[in-house]
Amino acid sequence: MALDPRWAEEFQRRFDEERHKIGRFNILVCGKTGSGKSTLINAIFGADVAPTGNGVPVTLGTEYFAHPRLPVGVFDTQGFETGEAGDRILDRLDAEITSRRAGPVSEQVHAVWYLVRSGDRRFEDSQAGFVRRLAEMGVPVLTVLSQVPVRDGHIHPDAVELAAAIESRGLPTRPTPAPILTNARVDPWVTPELHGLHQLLDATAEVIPASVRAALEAAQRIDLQRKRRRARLAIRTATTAAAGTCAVPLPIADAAALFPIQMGMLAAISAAYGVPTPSSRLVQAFGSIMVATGASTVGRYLAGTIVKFVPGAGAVTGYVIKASVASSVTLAMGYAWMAVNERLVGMTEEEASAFLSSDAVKTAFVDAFKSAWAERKRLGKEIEDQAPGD
Ligand SMILES: Nc1nc2c(ncn2[C@@H]2O[C@H](COP(=O)(O)OP(=O)(O)OP(=O)(O)O)[C@@H](O)[C@H]2O)c(=O)[nH]1
Ligand SMILES: [Mg+2]
Repeated sequence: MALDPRWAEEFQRRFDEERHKIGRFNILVCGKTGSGKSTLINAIFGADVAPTGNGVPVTLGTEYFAHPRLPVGVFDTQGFETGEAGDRILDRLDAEITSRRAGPVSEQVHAVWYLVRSGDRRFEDSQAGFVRRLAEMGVPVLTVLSQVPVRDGHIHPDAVELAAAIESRGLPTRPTPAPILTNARVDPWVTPELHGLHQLLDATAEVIPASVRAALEAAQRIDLQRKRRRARLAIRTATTAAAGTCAVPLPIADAAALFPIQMGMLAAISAAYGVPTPSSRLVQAFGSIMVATGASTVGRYLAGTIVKFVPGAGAVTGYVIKASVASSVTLAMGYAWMAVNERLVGMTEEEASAFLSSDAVKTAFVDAFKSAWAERKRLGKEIEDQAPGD
């Protein structure tokens, strides 16, 4: 049994719409060869964001990778050195940034990460000059000290010294002249702990335009809280709309009025999580969940909103849906879909594919629906208290 194709189309349409609203966050990464640009990008956005050798050449030594399903684009410069060649690269980058500024926000360059490898132990005048010129281009520049060894909470003294040397130059970097110390790859001998990635994400979110913050939050893979916050906003909007629709108790037969609201919410949640799964697979999984849960498992609460649209699942008559029930069902659906999306975010493409085509996705949804339903009072308060933000 499949979901009514009208609803599949509606989900697809709403998902595309939500992704369009989120737009795209574009980051330019600069630094010497081997400073760790590609490694850092992949640590924050996921393993396949900066693959080698299949980007679109932008300028000599710079490639643009626009992820096909995540709202992120990376200008990955291939380890240029500063100096003579650096000047020419800067001229080209300047031209690129300037011409993009005339276009849509989702194609502009929103921030620069300038990497200095901590093992290099020095920061040259030419590097400082490079950073200054980048900053003059009107894009926020963040300096990153990469591959910083930290053991038992202690930063390697050489890295501390280098960070202080960079800070003392008083460069126009954001949010402060001090570099952000990171390690993006676990190496048991040199850099046994990942660190600084959240700090870099927070600093970046702080300095970029508010209009691309949702894209950064959806695209990054390291901070689920940011995704949850956006998802809860979508749930709040939908529960309010659902309650409004049932302000006068709605006959079950008219429950169709609720479904588009819930559908839009689910699409917004998937967009906020930045689920890298092809949307056709999501629609499919959603369909099978609706069919399964509408029929029996979650029972009447969900059936009230869904059963009507699932061919062959039977009819529920003689009930009305009150505002409180409509908003609670919507709330529980939202949290259940969050649980599914949260699983997907951490999966490889193969894992996601197996998960979505098995009963595991239904089980994940139904279990989360049941616990959300049981906790609807607390969760209702949680979304009420959710600050709207940007
Ligand atoms: N331990 C550790 N190794 C790192 C880190 N970042 C990069 N590396 C290693 O350093 C080497 C270079 O990293 P890349 O990410 O390819 O550096 P890049 O700046 O992209 O280099 P180019 O593309 O040549 O300009 C690789 O062997 C990485 O595994 C880090 O944070 N910690
Ligand atoms: Mg690279």
